[in-house]
Amino acid sequence: RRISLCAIAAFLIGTSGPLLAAEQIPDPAVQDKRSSNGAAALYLEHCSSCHGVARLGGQGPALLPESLGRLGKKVAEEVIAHGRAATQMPGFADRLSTEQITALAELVYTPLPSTPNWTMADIEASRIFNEGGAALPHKPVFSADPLNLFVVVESGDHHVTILDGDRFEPIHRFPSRYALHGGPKFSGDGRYVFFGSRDGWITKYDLYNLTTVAEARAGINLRNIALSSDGRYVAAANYLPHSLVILDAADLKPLKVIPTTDRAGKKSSRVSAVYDARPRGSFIVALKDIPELWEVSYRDDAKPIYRGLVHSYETGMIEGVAEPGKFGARRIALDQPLDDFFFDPDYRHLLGSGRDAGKAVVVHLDVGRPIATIDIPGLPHLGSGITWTWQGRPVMATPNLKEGSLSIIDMQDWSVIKRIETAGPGFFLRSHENTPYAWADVFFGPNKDVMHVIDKNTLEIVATLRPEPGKTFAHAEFTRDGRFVLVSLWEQDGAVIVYDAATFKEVKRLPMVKPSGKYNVFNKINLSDGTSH
Ligand code: DHE
Repeated sequence: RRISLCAIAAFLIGTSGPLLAAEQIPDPAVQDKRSSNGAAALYLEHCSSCHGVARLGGQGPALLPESLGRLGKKVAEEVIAHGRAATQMPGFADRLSTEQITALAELVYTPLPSTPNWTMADIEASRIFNEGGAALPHKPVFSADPLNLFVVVESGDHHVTILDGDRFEPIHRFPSRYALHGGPKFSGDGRYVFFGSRDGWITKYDLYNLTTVAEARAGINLRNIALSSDGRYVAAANYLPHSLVILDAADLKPLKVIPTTDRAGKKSSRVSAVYDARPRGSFIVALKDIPELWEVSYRDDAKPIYRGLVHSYETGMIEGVAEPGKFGARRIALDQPLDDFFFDPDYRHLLGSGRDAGKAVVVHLDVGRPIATIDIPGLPHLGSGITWTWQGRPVMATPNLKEGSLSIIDMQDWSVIKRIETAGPGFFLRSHENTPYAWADVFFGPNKDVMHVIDKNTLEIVATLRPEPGKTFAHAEFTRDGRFVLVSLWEQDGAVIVYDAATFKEVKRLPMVKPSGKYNVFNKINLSDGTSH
């Protein structure tokens, strides 16, 4: 009997949905002549029916290095041998030899020989839309405050929990797509939340009615999504293929696929991330492989405007300088690619850091060029930056992915006010308008089990919490009133721990499966200074 390496299907919403158009793509990997150890044939026999002939995913997730990167080959071998709990992925140890399992793990970590394509037609073919969704009542089916809900991503078994932020009780738990990443994005009224998965799926979920209303696969490997502040468009940032995709936020119909190539059209780039710039009516796009950042307007009145002819150094040609119009890319030239961003509150300035970092670059978005650099050793994680007012001045704070420090930066003259030493490199940082404290995790190294509490006035660490020695403790988020903080015990048998934000005492512990991010509806839709958006 032929048994397939069946998909991780527990994450699927309802049924498996239509067969992906990826299946029509001639398979480069499986035909790969480098696979002389029989892995290609094994893959075809055991894996392809769920993970796609071309490894681009189907009922199960894509099996590409870009999708599996952080899993690691050893764990991949474990999963192939013994399956994955709480999913439909069975173990194969009883029918494949250790060598065959190793060969399969090698194969799924082999890059495809060429970048796969994913067209408007593919996106449209993947789309699942609940026609009845529009008729659902504009009223929550639960009694909890809809603006004080938390959306908690449980990455351990690919689920999402909707949590009542007053009683700290789960209202609903449902399977998500495989490996959600980046912050979910909320509609202005807090009714809908949009998720992006590393496998390219976008899910639109109705929080009032606790149901999925639309899904579409915008790419093969996706980084994050942004929702336009007018609520009309979703933008998806793809690593595979190299594209930015614009979709209709109502039903996730694809509107435009924008290939991300440089001005000369010669080199293409992965998209690191896309962000909504509310006051500008545009998406800001970070490109990983070319020294440009893009601004893509979604305003209806954005018309192409030619400002005369200038010489283009890239192409050597004379060309018009254009305001590119709606969904066109305004290119800002940089010295090096920047892939991690932070914006000041009016979205006039952007702070960006690149791979080699050691510094952050300040880009003036109106002028369209870098205007300053800030020396920050290590690798500042600007995406987790937060702001507050310190001694009458607006400041931002950023954790550092490579060293145990937080940098506090004056946003008027871009000087570094203070470097706060921490117990190790951190990932996330959170605060709230109603608290004098910021909560900064240590994510890497021997002290990954601690969370520092920092006084936003004295810029000193005032408490260090370590609830479970040895267990990763990270990612804080406040309730809408700022009185309580929820933090992840980031383990398979983990929990969300609720703290009193003033006394730092544990109030409640909710068991969860490797909870990663948690997002408060009110703080998100009001663009709280203390959280990411
Ligand atoms: Fe993330 C947000 C990039 C690895 C968990 N991460 C983001 C965002 C970016 C980003 C650009 C902001 C998107 C947004 O909110 O719309 N992340 C990267 C990387 O480049 C990096 C270092 C490498 C990679 O593999 O992509 C990376 N990220 C991770 C992880 O390993 C984490 C810890 C576990 C995971 O789930 O993959 C992780 N990233 C998160 C989370 C957020 C996030 C939970 C949302 C933070 C928030 O509170 O808004």
